[in-house]
This record gives sequence, structure tokens and C-alpha cells, in this order.
Amino acid sequence: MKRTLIIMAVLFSLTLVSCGGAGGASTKINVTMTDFQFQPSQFTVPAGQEISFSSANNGAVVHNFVIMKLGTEAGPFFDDEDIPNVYWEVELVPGGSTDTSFTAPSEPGEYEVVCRTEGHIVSGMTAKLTVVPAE
Ligand SMILES: [Cu+2]
Repeated sequence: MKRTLIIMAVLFSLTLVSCGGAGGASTKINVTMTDFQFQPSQFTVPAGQEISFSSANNGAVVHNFVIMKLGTEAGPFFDDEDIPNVYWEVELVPGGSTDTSFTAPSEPGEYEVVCRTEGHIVSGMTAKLTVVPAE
């Protein structure tokens, strides 16, 4: 019972946060990967919607766009224990690009995005996906 209340309080505060700056929700993500950055590194999408995802790897090594599940983070290094916490991911070889899509998480909140290639998180290859309630 107590736990339920805490979860509800967290969800409520997340709702307040997203109402504060929810202006730019989009069903399109267009991101460039370089060594070692996502550009841009902040995305806002509506919950549960189909999101078209376009990306190019302009770097010299393999990069990934990995969305972690709500409430999980990969930490400084992505390892085996992080695999069950992956919500969605795509991998691009150097010079590669993709046009694909995924379904946005149904739960509003802030989701961590990382590149799982070894050493890239500590090199700064992280981003934030904000999921806001669909209208
Ligand atoms: Cu990377």
C-alpha cells in the first residue's frame, strides 16, 4: 500500500515536470551520431505513439542508440546486466544510416539513452528521451 502511494507520487511529479516544458513533443527523431556524441541529445516524444527514427553514424566506429527502460540506467559502462533493461536499440556501423521506427514507451517519464559500444558512455555518449502523455 505504502509502495503504491510512493509510485503514484513519483508519477504525479513526473507529470508536473512534463507539463512544465512539454512543448516540443514530436513523433520524429532525427539524430546524428559522432565520436562520441548524439546530436541533438534531448528528445521529447508522446507516449505510446509510433516514432519515426532517422539516424546517421558520422563517426569512425560503431555506435548505438539504446533507450533504457524507465527507472534504469546503464551506469558508466554498459555490460551484461544492463541488457534486460534495454527498451529499444539500433546499431549503426561507421558511415551507416537508418530510417526505422519504434513505439514510444507507454509510461511518461525520462528515459536514459546511451551508446553501448565499450567506453562510449564515459566518453559522454548519452542522451535523454522524455516521454510525455499523448494528447
Ligand atoms: Cu558510440
